[in-house]
Amino acid sequence: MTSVAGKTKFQIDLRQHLRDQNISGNLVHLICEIAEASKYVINAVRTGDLGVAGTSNLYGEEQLALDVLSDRIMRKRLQHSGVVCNIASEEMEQIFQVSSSPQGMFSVAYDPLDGSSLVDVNLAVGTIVGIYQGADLLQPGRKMVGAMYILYGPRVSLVYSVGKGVYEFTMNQLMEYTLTRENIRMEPSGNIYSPGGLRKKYSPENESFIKYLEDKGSKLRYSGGFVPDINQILIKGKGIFMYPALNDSPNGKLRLLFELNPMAFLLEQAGGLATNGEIPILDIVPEGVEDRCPVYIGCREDVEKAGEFLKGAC
Ligand code: AFP
Repeated sequence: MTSVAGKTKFQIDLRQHLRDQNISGNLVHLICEIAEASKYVINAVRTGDLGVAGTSNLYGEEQLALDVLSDRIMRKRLQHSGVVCNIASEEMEQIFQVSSSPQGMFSVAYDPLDGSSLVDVNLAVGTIVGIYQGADLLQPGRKMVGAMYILYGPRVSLVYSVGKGVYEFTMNQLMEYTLTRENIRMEPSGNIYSPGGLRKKYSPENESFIKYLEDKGSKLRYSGGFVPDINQILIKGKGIFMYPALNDSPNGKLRLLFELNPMAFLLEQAGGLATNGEIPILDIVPEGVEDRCPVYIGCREDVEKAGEFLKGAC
């Protein structure tokens, strides 16, 4: 167990850890503000209204009251942080400009409550965040300066990276985030697979890849929540999540800015890989905030193998 100034790693809180990472004070402040916002989001998840809001989001999907509330919690916190210029959210129709002077500021793309349709059956959900330097949100994900997610499960955990490895913090009884895992690393190949979408809409190549995974002994683990499904693969260090192109949706379902880029950043930092079947997710140049794309994300060799199946090389 590591020790910093006489404290075990289990007592190191998020702010103290971030200050030790040699990153800008503004970035420390921003990550801590998002962590603070998550405490209100988990309260909303635990006690809030489970009904619909009567509105729709950027994608024309019906919003739940919890989606709208979580979005307001996140937006307010970011808006008043003093270090954010632009905000894009899965729940907002347009980019929200907080400040027109990007000097020393950040732009943030987030999904405030991913998997919100699972709250009524009491499954885990999460918040996903990507952080960019300056005002431009339509940059390849590789330009992000930080990414994080907060998982609202039986415990609340926060996983982040600023390009210096991946760290997990867990909320304690005082609602503080304390360090629980450092420098999380993924195995080259794994034995868990999480396949999203309807299998009858998969291409023959994707079906063959699933058969390959099953033949090599991979177990199905799919909750329908992107954050818990990715968290399982990342923390166990083994496995692959895929949401491929479907017959009737060539770009799959998941959103590049709000879901895929932050997770791709985190898994690459842990030694894993994320592609759309051809190129790394982080190299895709977004055309609009609403972009979606197919994804294969997890252990490096498994993701590369998916690419080979899609090319017809297997
Ligand atoms: P909801 O927010 O509508 O519940 O969607 C969740 C999600 O975007 C992501 O969290 C899951 O991985 C994915 O959709 C599940 O989609 P399928 O039900 O089509 O597999």
